[in-house]
Amino acid sequence: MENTETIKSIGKEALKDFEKVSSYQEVENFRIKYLGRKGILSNLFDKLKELPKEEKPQFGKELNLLKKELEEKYELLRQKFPKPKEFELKDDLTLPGIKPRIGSKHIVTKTLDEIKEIFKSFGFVIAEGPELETDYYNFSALNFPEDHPARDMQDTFFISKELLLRTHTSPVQIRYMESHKPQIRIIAPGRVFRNEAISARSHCIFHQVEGLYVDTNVTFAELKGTLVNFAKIFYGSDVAIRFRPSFFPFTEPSAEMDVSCIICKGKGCRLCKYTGWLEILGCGMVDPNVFKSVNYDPEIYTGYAFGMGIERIAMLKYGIDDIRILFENDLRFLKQFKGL
Ligand code: 2NM
Repeated sequence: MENTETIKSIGKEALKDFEKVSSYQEVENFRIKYLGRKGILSNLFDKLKELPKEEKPQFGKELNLLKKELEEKYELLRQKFPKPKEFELKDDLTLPGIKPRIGSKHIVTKTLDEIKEIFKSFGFVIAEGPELETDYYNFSALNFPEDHPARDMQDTFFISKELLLRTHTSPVQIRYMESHKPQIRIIAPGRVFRNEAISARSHCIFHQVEGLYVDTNVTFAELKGTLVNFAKIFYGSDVAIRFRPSFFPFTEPSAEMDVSCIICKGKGCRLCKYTGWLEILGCGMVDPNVFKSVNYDPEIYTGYAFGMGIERIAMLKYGIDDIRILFENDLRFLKQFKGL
C-alpha cells in the first residue's frame, strides 16, 4: 500500500515537471532527475531488491509501468525540444590525444646537481649569497691587492664604484665565515660574471662550485684526498689525477688539479691539446689574510678551498667544444641530454 503511494506521488511530480519543461536544457534535467544513473527510478529499482519477497511482484509491476510512462514522456520532450546546434560536439572525441612534450634539466644544471650531491655525501653543506656584490666581499676580503688586474673595468662588471656582479662565489664563503664559527664545511654553487669577450672558450656568464673547509690542523693532504675522491666518483675510479702548483690571491700554497683526458685516456688528442691532461679545478690552503678579514685567528685555524667552472666540466665530460651552445637553448642540442 505504502509502495503504491510512493509510485503514484512520483508519477504526479513527474507529470508536473513534464508540463513545466520549456527548453532542451530542461529536457536534460528531466532525464537526469528521473531516468539518470543516480536518478529516482534507479533508486526505486535498488529499493525493489530489498523488499520482502511477497511485496516484490506488485511493486515491480508498478515500477515498470512508471518507467514506461517516464520514458514515453521523455521521448515526447525530446521531439518537442531537439538538441540545439550549440550543444553538438564539434570535436571528434575518438581522436587520439596529443602527448605533451616533457622538458628536461639543462646539462649545466644536471652537472651542478651531480657535483653538489657528491660533496653533500662528504658532509659539505650548501651556502648561497647575492650575485650583486660589493668590492669588499668580491676582492678586498679575499686578499686581492688594490692594483690586481681582476679589479679592472676590463674584467669585472661594475654597477657603481662599490657594487659589482660577483666574479666568483668566494664572497659567499666570506659571508658564511662572518656568521659562523669553525668548524665549517661548505660549497657555494652559483652564477658568476666576467667582463670577457664571448668566444667558443669563454662566456661572460657561467657557473661555479667553490668549496671551503675550515678547522684546526687542516692539511694539504686532506685537500688532495677530498678532491681525488670527488674526481673518482665524478669521472670514474680509473681516472688519473695530478696536482700542479699555481697561484691565487686567496690561497697559499695553491694548485690546479688535472684529470687524465676522458677522450684519449692520456695518449694525447685535440681535446687535451695533446697533453693527455684536462685542467678541472683550482685549489689551495686558505691564505691567513682571508681569515683575518673574517676575524678567524690564523694561528688557530687552517683550511682548504677549491673552485671549479661548471660549464667547463660539463663540456669536458660530454665532449662539447663551444661554450656558447650551453646558453642558446636550442632544443636540438638540449634534447640530446634528455635521458641522462
Ligand atoms: C678557487 C681556487 C682556490 C676559494 C677560496 C675561497 C675562500 F673564500 F675561502 F677564500 N673560496 N674559494 C678558491 C680557492 C677558489 O677557484 C678556482
